[in-house]
Amino acid sequence: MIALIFFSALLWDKAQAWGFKDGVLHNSIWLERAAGVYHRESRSGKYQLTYAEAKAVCEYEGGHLATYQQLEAARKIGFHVCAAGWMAKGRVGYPIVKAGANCGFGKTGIVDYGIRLNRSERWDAYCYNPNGKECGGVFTDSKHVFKSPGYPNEYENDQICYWHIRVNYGQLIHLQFLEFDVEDDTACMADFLEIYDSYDDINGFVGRFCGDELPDDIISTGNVMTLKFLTDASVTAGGFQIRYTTMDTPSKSSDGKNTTSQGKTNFLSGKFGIM
Ligand SMILES: [Ca+2]
Repeated sequence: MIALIFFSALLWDKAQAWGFKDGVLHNSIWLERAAGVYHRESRSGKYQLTYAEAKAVCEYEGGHLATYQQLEAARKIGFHVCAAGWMAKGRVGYPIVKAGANCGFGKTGIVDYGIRLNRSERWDAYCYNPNGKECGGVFTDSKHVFKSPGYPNEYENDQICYWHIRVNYGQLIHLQFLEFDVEDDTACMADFLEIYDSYDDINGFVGRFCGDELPDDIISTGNVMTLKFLTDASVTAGGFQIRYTTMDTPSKSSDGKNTTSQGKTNFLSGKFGIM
């Protein structure tokens, strides 16, 4: 019976791994990592990249535009994005795993727009980078201190880290920033740390942080949280140390200012708002 409940919980998690973010349907981050293929859009939003720009975006991050075959291989293990992007050789398309009325014409597979004669058309990009340096992990301890890779040395370029925290059901996660120094950028697009009040990087976006200002404490609304740290191809900084501790769910009568959902204070102090 217990095993059954546990299994159901796993399935539920799997279902939760799908969701909309910035108007784009994303799949689980785990699958996205496994494939080495990822979706990129312009800093100014969806469908803004010419072929040359899309190529440059991937190369800037140490990869290259994904081939049709690479995108299809990623799709086969669950990579699903509802946004057309440039692939190698000027091809445009997007990977659909789950058929839906709103995306992919109700079919699964690569929705293929073919090789575009006009390379000035603007789409997103699908990059392939099997050498992206991965880091992070899953933590279930009652407390832990996360450090950016290499800390106390500076972190490296091209880093993609996911830390997932899962504590006992009924407990909350209290994040405290001990040190914080991440390449500063007006919209935190170069290097950034994102915090999610959920077990993926889709739901419960709390904030995106960069610079050297110490963010305020954040308290989760449930027993799971995700931290995502991305760095681009140039300029590094000191990095960070973040401690989490667990706390019991406060009783309804105690309405602590800092214990409300989404950590409002922190959201406001984040340099990058929800789009
Ligand atoms: Ca950087």
